[in-house]
Amino acid sequence: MDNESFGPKAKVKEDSELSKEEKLARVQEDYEMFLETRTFKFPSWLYGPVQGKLIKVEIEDCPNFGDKAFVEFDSARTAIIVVDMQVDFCGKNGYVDIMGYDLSLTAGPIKPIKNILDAVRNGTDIKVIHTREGHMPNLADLPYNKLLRSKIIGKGVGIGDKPEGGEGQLLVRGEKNWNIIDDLTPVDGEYVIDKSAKGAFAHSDFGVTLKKLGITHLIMTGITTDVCVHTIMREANDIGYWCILLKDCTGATNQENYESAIKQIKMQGGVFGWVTDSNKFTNAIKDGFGSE
Ligand code: C5J
Repeated sequence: MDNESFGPKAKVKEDSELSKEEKLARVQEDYEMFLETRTFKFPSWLYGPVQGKLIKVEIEDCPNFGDKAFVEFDSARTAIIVVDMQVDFCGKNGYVDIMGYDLSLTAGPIKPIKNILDAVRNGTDIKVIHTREGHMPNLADLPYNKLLRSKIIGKGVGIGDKPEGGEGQLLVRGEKNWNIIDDLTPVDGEYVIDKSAKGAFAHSDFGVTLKKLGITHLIMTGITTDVCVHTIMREANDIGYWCILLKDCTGATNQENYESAIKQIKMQGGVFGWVTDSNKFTNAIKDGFGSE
């Protein structure tokens, strides 16, 4: 992994650089450590020494429902991912509103996300990466299947159309409704990634940004839980990132889908990562950085 430019300087090994014998020996050690401590220790043997603060957060229902465990991460190698907190997904006359869904579900996570951003912006070295879903004004990057379905569910008002009373064309880059909502506007030093898909690794700078920053752990927030948040988390997990979802910092267009999306993550001992909440996360940050 090339992290010379602006990430931590220690060498990060790729999984493919490890021999089978080394992997199996390391996993035996980390397994025994987990049994003793219920903690997924930060693997310094893999990523190099901790560069920021070592933070330890409690996670829920791991490895089985009803169990409690902990995850350690290096603040300098961790990014909060704020997925698609745009007017189009949680504001009046945006894409989700026009489809007829209950906006209180997708707007619900705004306050908890604001709280965790306040906590990390207050003197930590945790990175913040916002994503925005949207299409080029000429719709060249809009797959026709997505366009047609949006037209049907929006009863004639789909992606690229301006709804009555709306601020601009739905899900089109540069339109007011495509902007991140005012409460969560990115601040200097944060990253904003534009993506045309539900996932973030294809057709965007997301993957290269994580690599350049030397990120190993992702704190997942944003909307919607069952679509873009899940897709990005699944993609990231497959590549080897350790993902932790803050369950009150996310919402879906339907409550059952939200609950099911959370449960799906917890299956198989954490099939795409882990789940915790904003309080546990901010307390962990305060403990790690020793603030008031
Ligand atoms: C959707 C998203 N739901 N950000 N996008 O279409 O989850």
